[in-house]
Amino acid sequence: MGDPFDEGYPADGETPVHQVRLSEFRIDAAAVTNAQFAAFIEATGYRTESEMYGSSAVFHLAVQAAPEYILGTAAGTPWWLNVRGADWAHPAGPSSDWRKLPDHPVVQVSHTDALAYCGWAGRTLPTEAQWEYAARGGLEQARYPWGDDLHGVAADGTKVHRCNIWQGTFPTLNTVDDGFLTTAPARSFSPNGFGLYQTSGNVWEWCADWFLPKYYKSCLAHGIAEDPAGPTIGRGRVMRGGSYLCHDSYCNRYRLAARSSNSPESASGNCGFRTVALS
Ligand SMILES: [Ca+2]
Ligand SMILES: [Ca+2]
Repeated sequence: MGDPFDEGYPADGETPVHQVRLSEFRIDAAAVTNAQFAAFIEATGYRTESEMYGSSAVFHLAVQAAPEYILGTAAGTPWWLNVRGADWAHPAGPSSDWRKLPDHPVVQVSHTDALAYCGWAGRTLPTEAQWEYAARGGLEQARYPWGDDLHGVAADGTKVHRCNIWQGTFPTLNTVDDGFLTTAPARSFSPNGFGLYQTSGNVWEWCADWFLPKYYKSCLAHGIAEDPAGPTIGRGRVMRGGSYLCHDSYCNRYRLAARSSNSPESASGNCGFRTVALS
């Protein structure tokens, strides 16, 4: 576990590389889809945090809302607009509709919302260690779920995209070479060696753990970590895998070892989750 290339952002704490031993577990092949999340809402009447706040974060080029629904931008990240009426069912704003994207990953869900879904489905979120093990698909110390090179090469010499990230100049020009400006269906692009789709790119995925950059150091200090479940405190919950907004120039966190976090009540148009069985 961890980054053997030492090419992450130092503050993310992707090193040191360390050994982890995990008990057997079963994890979803793909992120939870809009159709799956809709079944949960239908069965329970659950209201997500974005619905209670009345707004959520949408990438500026993706917004589907009249101008009066745009409440403002996020400080330091002006490409995120706070859009009134954006929620899981209207992931790009009130003029968008999940029914047009039933097989896409659900987004605009907080960590709290993800846990609520898990409780209903009789499942839970993966630990960060489970997520990374599963995402690696059996390749040891690779950069990506398919190997070390970002792109493949087709027989005719053209570039083959392996995941849904950003091409062009972030955040203003996306050439959409990989076919998707925002989310792609949860089961698109080739799965990894364990059959998992889109661990790199598409949407960030919530994990169970609190995020603490120095956690790997403490794991290493205790020898082989057995089923590590993260620190007991942290500033946010772990997110892994990067999203359709990642680009080498701005956020190279579509690498397997990359780590990030967000506060548990936060939701955005580029973060979803997959689940693991309880035992
Ligand atoms: Ca893309
Ligand atoms: Ca992903």
